[in-house]
Amino acid sequence: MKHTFPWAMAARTLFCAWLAAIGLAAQAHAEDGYDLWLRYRPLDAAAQRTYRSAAVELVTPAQRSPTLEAARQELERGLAGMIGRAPADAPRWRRSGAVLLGTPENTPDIAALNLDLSALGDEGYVIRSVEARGRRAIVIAANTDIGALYGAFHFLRLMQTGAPVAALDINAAPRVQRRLLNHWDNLDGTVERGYAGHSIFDWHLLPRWVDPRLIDYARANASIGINGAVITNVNANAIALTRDYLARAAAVADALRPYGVRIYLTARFSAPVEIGGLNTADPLDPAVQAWWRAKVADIYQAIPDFGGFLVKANSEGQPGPQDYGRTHAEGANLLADALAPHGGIVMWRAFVYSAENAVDRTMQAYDEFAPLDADFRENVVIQAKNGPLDFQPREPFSPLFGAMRHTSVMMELQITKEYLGLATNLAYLGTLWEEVFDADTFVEGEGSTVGRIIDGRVRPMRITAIAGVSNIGASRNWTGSHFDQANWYAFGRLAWDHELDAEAIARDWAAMTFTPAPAFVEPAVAMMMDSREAVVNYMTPLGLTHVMATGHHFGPGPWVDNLSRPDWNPYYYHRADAAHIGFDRTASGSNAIAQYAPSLAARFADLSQVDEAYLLWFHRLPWDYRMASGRTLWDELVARYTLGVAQVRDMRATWATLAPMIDAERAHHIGGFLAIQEREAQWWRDASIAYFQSKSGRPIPDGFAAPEHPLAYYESIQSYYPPGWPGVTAAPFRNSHAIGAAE
Ligand code: BDP
Repeated sequence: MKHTFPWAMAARTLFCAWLAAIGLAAQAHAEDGYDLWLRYRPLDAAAQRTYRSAAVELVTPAQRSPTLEAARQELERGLAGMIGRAPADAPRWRRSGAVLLGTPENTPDIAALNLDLSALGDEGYVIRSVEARGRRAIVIAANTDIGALYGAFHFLRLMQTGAPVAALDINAAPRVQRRLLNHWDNLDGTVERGYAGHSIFDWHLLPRWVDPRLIDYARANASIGINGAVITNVNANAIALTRDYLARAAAVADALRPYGVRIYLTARFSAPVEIGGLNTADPLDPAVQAWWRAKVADIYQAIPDFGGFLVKANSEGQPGPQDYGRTHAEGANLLADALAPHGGIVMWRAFVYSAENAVDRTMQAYDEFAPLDADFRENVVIQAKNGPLDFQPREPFSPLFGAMRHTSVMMELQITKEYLGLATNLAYLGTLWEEVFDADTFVEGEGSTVGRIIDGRVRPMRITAIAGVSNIGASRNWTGSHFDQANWYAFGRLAWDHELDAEAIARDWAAMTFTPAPAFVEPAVAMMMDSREAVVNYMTPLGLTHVMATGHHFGPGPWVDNLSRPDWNPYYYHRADAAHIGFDRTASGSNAIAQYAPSLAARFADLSQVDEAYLLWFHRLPWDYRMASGRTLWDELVARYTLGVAQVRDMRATWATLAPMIDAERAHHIGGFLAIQEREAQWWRDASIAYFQSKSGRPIPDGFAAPEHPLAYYESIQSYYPPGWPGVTAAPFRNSHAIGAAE
């Protein structure tokens, strides 16, 4: 027998202690949120047994594309994490319990199954329990490798959420072709409206150093079906289109490509002047046209699968065709013609409102674009925000959906919570987006929902697309707050299939991100489902809108009425005075309702039919207007603000019971943020009630608390440096204090 020396034993003990320490460190490190919903932690014993026999062998072709290799690696990683071992790799199906992954073309065992994949298109997949020649298997098959990758992620999701895998028969295909993140990321690394730190795109180090984090970013996107990313801000910088920067963008494109994520860039309309040396950017000028053709050819040289341009033109000071007396269509077509030979598209934003202020800002996008319906090239799609104003906690849908018959229209959602309390306020946006997709436009009769318009079922559309303004940054947990990961997740799932249920998505996310234990998932999901309504209640109840503080939009500012443009002022939107509150958008006011289908417009106009959630969006009413609850409008407003705070308090109480069920690190972070949210909700409520009371002159109804401070206190609060908005550094000092400073 071999002798064991005491020093060897000591060394071994030390080694074990070291290993344990690493293990612990890895564990602690691993639960900082970095892994998102792709944690693949060990399942409970029973689930492990079930899945172990279902996945003993992984059948993939020996020659794998980078995409199929990514899918194989993901399955390996997931299975190793969840059931403790990776299945053996086998080029052919030899044993029961095999997982077959690939396409009929590259995997003979899949071809032999003769699956009908005809309805799946380029990105869909099937996941099916099959049996042949006496052997059981699960087949994940698609027409393309990217479809197989999506299928692999779906299969892993089933395991992560504890779904049975005995008799699988899943067919899935996206309803919308292009599912994009829009990064409002600047070349200097800052992120406009970003609350999760710096940009994940390090332009300074690119292309020499490609952060491996971009692979995890791509994995996360692929896991939810996101297939494109606009990696530069809509407030665009022409430098991004220089050869130097195109080489940097190409390195990002190379990293994302295996995961099916194509890149797009924002195009600054004045680029021919700024970086091209021309003295005009007039879209009808042949030299300008030639410049864009050459520029686009350069781009495709560097990035062969480049998706196209996103353009913000003649909006909030950005250059555009109107600078030369040309229309949006002439501007968009200039770029479309340059892109067309390469298969690229132009996403032309409808977020425009002219400096010469019209009656009602919410009408401007429609007024501007509807008359141009026949004028756009086939590879142009108009990108409209979900509501006619600007990513508010609640807006009716934009009347542009359904207004165009010949032009493709896509939807832009905001995942980052610019107007919903930044990253610290928990608001699950799945419910907001579901509300938009399910809204009926009635443009082709009942059932013409916004979702069915966007996916081209109400009227055929050449390009179908959904974009979400990203909430991703370099913070360790990607989104600044753990619960904001749910919004990235829900965006991807809904962009893939807007008919999915926001609650089911929340359930998947919570199970994957924390634990599948129902004792955790059910209350966590209930909390998520109420969370956006809570924000609406404490910020913008009953159809109020755009009442946030100036510039950074952090905190209340309903009193602001001195900004240079009337429609930048919160006052413009509520117009509260001693007698009334609200914006009349009926025929007696701006008549914005006329932009909707007549049957819907009639409903919005009719006080007995309009949903109270939109009441003050469409109507201007006396303070003692009688609400459905029997309360006066004033009393109801106070009640809603108060309810919002109570809802946040409930969320905190729920979280206190859930926190012990998960890791301490994330539990603590979430608890801390909820405490901030409660404080901010109270601030919103008290400031809003104090302000509106100064207009209505009415008493606080019985049973409700008066605001803690007088209005002047709230008006003087100045938040100097909230994230995401460099413009605020120029804000004037107003003899004021930051929130909390005086307490
Ligand atoms: C507004 C944001 C601003 C964006 C703009 C846009 O405050 O930062 O540039 O939207 O979408 O909501 O272009």
